[in-house]
Amino acid sequence: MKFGIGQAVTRREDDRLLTGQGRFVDDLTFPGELHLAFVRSPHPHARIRSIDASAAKSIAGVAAVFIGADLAADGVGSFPGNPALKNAAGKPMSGPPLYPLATDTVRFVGQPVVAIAASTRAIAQRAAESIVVDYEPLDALVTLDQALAPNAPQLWPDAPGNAVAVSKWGDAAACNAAFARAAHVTKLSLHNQRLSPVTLEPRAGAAVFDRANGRLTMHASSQNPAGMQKTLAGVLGLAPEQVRVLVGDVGGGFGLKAMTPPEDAACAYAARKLGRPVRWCATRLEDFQAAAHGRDQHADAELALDRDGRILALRVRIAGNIGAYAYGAGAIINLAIGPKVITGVYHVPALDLTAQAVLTNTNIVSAYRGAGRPESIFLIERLMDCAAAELQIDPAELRRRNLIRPSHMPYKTPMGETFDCGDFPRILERALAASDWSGFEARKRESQARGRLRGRAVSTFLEWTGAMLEEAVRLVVEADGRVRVYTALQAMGQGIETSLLQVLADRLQIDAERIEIVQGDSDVAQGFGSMASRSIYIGGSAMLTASDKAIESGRELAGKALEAPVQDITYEAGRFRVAGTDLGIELGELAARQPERRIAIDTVQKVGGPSWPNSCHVCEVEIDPDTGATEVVRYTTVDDVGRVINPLIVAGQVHGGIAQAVGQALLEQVVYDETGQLLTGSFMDYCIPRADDLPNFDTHTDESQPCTINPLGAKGVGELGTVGGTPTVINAVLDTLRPLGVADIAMPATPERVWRAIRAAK
Ligand code: SMO
Repeated sequence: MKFGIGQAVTRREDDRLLTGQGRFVDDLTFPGELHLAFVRSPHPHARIRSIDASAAKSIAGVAAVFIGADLAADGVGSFPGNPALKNAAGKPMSGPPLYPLATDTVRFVGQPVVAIAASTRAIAQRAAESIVVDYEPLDALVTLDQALAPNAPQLWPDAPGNAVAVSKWGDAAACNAAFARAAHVTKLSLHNQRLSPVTLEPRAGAAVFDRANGRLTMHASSQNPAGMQKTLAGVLGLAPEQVRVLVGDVGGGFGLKAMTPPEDAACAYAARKLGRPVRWCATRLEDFQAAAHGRDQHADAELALDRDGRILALRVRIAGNIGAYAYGAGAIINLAIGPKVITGVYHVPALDLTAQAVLTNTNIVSAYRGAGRPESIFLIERLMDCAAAELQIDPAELRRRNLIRPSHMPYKTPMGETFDCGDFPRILERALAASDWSGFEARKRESQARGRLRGRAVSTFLEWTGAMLEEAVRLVVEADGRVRVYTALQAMGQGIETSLLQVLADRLQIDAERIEIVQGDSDVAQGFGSMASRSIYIGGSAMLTASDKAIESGRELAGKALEAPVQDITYEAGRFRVAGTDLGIELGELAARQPERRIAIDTVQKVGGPSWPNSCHVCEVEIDPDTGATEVVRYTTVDDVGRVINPLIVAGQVHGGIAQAVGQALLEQVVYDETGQLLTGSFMDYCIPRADDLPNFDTHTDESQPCTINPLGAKGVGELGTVGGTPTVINAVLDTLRPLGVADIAMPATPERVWRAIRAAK
């Protein structure tokens, strides 16, 4: 089978994408279209006194100027929050209502306030610059420290102490008792800095409203077309059937494009109001300001261990800065998703965890590759290395002593999560061998001979995948023998089309050229989209089940067509056959004989729970003590992603994940100054990794533990590299610097920070 499960085939979508034939939102044009530009808040927190748009309205080519009050007058509502979370008083989480355009108050720099529709982008932009907004500045809270200070102004009535939501887990009494008898306690205060997802294609949208039938079509750059359909309908006061979301190619999602941007809703509103196509596309500055940020979490953590380095208990206090609105996944990331993996791959007998989601006057925080798991794994892996150094136990050995064993599977964590399978000790030993862990001293001497310091680290970890435990798929065998499969999963550059095709081609035993995956259209497929590494393990399983059902139902139809009992019908390579005879019928021929001239199979694939991709990373770094520059020189992983559908795509996903992890560890940070102004508004200020910041990665997969809770056996891979890469790089930096007396370093560990840490330790 070529193009089957497990084959290292190149991505079918790449020919098109690499030869400039991709179709992104901003490539579309519509007759009579208008371009939307936004006036954005220059203040982190202010009341809007008045807006003077008279000059803008008189500019030739300006079709309309909209402010928040216009949208409110037309019944446009606010974006949904998440009432499942609770505040400290036990009330459902609520925060300031977020509207497509601010109404009376702005709450972060870059928030959209006015939208201008004009015949060209340049005219819309010029008109935006002529608009005068009179603001009354209010006290702004920028950092977690400011928002959590005892006398801080309260940003929202139902957010006591500025916490919109609070959660607690574990058993505090058992944890206290374990700490009381501990031989050793390791304490760390950690900050996961704020990041920008930085998609190559910025956020963009184009809306077309058909007055004849009252339907809105939104062309979007989205990971979740069916989700966007419902959000837009809710905000605009339309029925979901009145909204169609169409997605073409998506130039990177990284979690950001799982949400519906307020600007898209403003765009859709303008198209409906004006009865003309309206489009917008963010500039890079607009995305740095207002495309939801990721991370920004503070944690105080304590790990109790016995004399032999066995973990007794973990105590954690988390505060997540979720920005100005409780929209997006910020609160869920800190209070629900991250905590699922807070104890990592270790047996932790007692846990005491408290997490709160905190409002500030900064851009909204939402999903960014990993969404909570990177923060939690950073915490536990930093604690493990710190404990190893303090107890003078080899960091690999300390992990070995604490890993959950395969014989303990299924294993229930103190968070109440169940790991279905995993052989963490095997993954660790394989990675140590592949990375030549025992040959490190020779490499270190060689580095020293060149005036470089060398250090290393190992991380063992896992991630959770499982947002929405089902996905629907429609498989249609056409009369010409082609197979069309309709799905709400969404390609965003990760190669999901090829991976899904491999599952289908494998099960249907037909040439992948005969199969087409139809995605990006909320009219033809409903589901939960691509996020949280869920696409292959749930959606891929749906493809497998749909294929099997198509063959099953085809056997019955073939039995009728060939006048043979169904148990005599066999299927092979696109052909049904009566066993032991020459009698047979092709898939397409069989479809042509049906009343609708096709065979359609609808499947809702449910999976038995979340899955737990896991991995071991080993990283070696070299530091130049004169400049503080860190170079990642060796990087090895062994990844258990369950059954591998395409080894090339798995490797590519791990590579990209590590690149973003190195970005967080060494390079990237969104910076607001103390007044709440954004200082990182361009690539001159916000440093993303480039190929020459990275070594060749040596990645391996381990398929010894296929996932048990879905028929495909896959676990997911999209976020795995990001989840464990950041602590591995930082622990390697600290391993390098610890002999000089440096015990901790803030992220990103820039050359300046490393150089200062070395100087301060002297
Ligand atoms: S950032 Mo992910 O879609 O959990």
